[in-house]
Amino acid sequence: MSDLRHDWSRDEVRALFELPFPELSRLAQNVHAAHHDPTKVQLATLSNIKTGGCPEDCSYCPQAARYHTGVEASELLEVRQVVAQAEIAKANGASRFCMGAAWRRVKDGRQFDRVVEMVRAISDLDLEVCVTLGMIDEDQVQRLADAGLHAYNHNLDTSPEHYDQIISTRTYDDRLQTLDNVRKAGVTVCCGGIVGLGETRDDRIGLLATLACLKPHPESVPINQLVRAPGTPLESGDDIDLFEYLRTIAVARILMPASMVRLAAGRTGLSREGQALAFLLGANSIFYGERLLTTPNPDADDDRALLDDLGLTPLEAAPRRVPSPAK
Ligand code: SAM
Ligand code: DTB
Ligand code: SF4
Repeated sequence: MSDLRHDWSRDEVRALFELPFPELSRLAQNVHAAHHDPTKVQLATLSNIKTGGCPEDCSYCPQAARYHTGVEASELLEVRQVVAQAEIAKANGASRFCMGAAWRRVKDGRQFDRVVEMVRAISDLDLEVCVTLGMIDEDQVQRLADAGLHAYNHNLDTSPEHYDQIISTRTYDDRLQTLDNVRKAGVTVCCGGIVGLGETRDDRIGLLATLACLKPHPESVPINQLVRAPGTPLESGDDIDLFEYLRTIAVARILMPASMVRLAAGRTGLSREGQALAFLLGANSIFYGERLLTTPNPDADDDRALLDDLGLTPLEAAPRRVPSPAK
């Protein structure tokens, strides 16, 4: 649509953050209603297909091997185990199934072959399949695409300036290169960040401006609130103020009108009222199911009750991207 822009300056984004709340919320609601049915919320269920033991040093992450977080490293799950989880997620009303692996990058071989088979099997259930496997090259994404992959999640996490204070084992440019590889293979992009890392508002502006200058915009933008994990460098610190979090959601909605904006990690710390406000301001997707990757998420029953109370209903899965020929 014509109001999609990819040339947002930081000053413009800052001006949105500084709007009086009623003005910001009016803009966000107008944009939301012009591009989406505001009564629909996407339900995405997460599965941790390979837990822990990760060589990266992301200072927020309970799965980084170098921190003593109590998360045990496990082997890659079997295809049948993950398919069973996906069937349950579908029966519970999820339309999207996201599989995460605590890898730095994808390596060709039997483990990756197994992930390709997971994607094929879950796409056959008519769920939107998303994976997040770390850095990946174009040929590898193409294999996943041929198996029916709908989206690849790869977050920028924070502003380019703040990045090296959070992660030292890879660069922002590494992240952007993977996003480019995903695009070239024709897979949709799920890319967002984390708030509550000790970043400034300027960092949140820098993150959102970077996302909004990607062309095309990421189809899906997860806004995670840091889930503080004992043993990580970020285990203690000040949480972000609710209104600043809501402003971040509203600005993301305005900058990327056609994208799905997801209330991702951190919903257990949000009240029902806080979540209702986020939906009013343009959030239209949640992680649904009792667990994120290693940490808790709200009970599915509570989420269904919240949606019911607000008159919101689950969004259906997008039609399958590519046929999934039997092998
Ligand atoms: N290892 C892959 C990678 O980093 O791209 C995929 C899995 S990683 C766990 C996926 C994303 O989860 C990270 O990019 C980060 O944005 C988010 N994440 C990890 N730990 C988190 C935490 N404690 N709180 C909020 N978000 C977190
Ligand atoms: C995303 O943006 N958030 C999800 C998903 N993509 C893979 C992960 C959240 C992880 C929260 C911490 C945990 O449970 O380990
Ligand atoms: Fe590894 Fe991903 Fe966690 Fe970073 S966020 S430590 S890359 S699992």
